[in-house]
Amino acid sequence: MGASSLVIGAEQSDQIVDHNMLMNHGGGHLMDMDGGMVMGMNKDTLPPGCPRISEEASITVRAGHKYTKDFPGTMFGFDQHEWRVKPCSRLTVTFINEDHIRHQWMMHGLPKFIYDKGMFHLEMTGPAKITGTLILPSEDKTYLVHCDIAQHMEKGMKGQLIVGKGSTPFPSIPGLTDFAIPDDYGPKVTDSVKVSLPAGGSAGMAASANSTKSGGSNATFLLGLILGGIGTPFAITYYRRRFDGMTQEEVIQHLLTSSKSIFDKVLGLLMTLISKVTKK
Ligand SMILES: [Cu+2]
Repeated sequence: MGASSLVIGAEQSDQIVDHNMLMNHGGGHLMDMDGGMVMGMNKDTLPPGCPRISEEASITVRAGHKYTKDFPGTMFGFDQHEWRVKPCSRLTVTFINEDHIRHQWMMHGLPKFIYDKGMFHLEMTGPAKITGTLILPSEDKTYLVHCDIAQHMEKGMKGQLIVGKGSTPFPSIPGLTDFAIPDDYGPKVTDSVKVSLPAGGSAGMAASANSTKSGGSNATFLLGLILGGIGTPFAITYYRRRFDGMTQEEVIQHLLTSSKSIFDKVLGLLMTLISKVTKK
């Protein structure tokens, strides 16, 4: 009995509340007492270059954590990330927030003399639904759409609305475009050298390694010298044993496939050596 009423309660709490009784505060800004908000509502004002409405368009956008499952590393999501409309079209956006937190569908880059701050914006705390309308300008342009609540865009709540042929696409839109700055977790040779050094190291090695900040080429040259000096006798012995009995072709094939891992091993050896020398 108690359990079943809990389940019913949970179902009710996920029901979408329609925010359709908004107060008009003027200038296309509508709000209700529950935090539902539309900014930039415009059903009538034609942007310059639009003699008439070219098309009545409507889209429904859903927002929720569940829409992130196809995009590793994201936390907040829209169910679609790109929308296409004609220039001068009148677009009605129905935004359904399925999470129990606040979300937005916010467009930027509209002409500021029609849209305050160049924005069209739908917002509410979910689960909830809200609808707004705007008329798009006559230019081919791609507009950023996002949720501006802290970290929601960075964690996946990002899309683009393409008017006509569009313009430059935006980076890091889930499933559509690459990151502007790709993640890089690769090893940094200069960093590991710096970390292993004592503060203000007086050894010649330390001084040279420290110089990677200002003169990277000096340190690289030094590394090359050490690598050559230490590595060559070892390498000669190693390969003499290793290639004993192999044909010339087999040797070349082997070198091509294993050169990368050998380079990594030698570099690792060198790093260990440097840290031992400078730790005294
Ligand atoms: Cu959000």
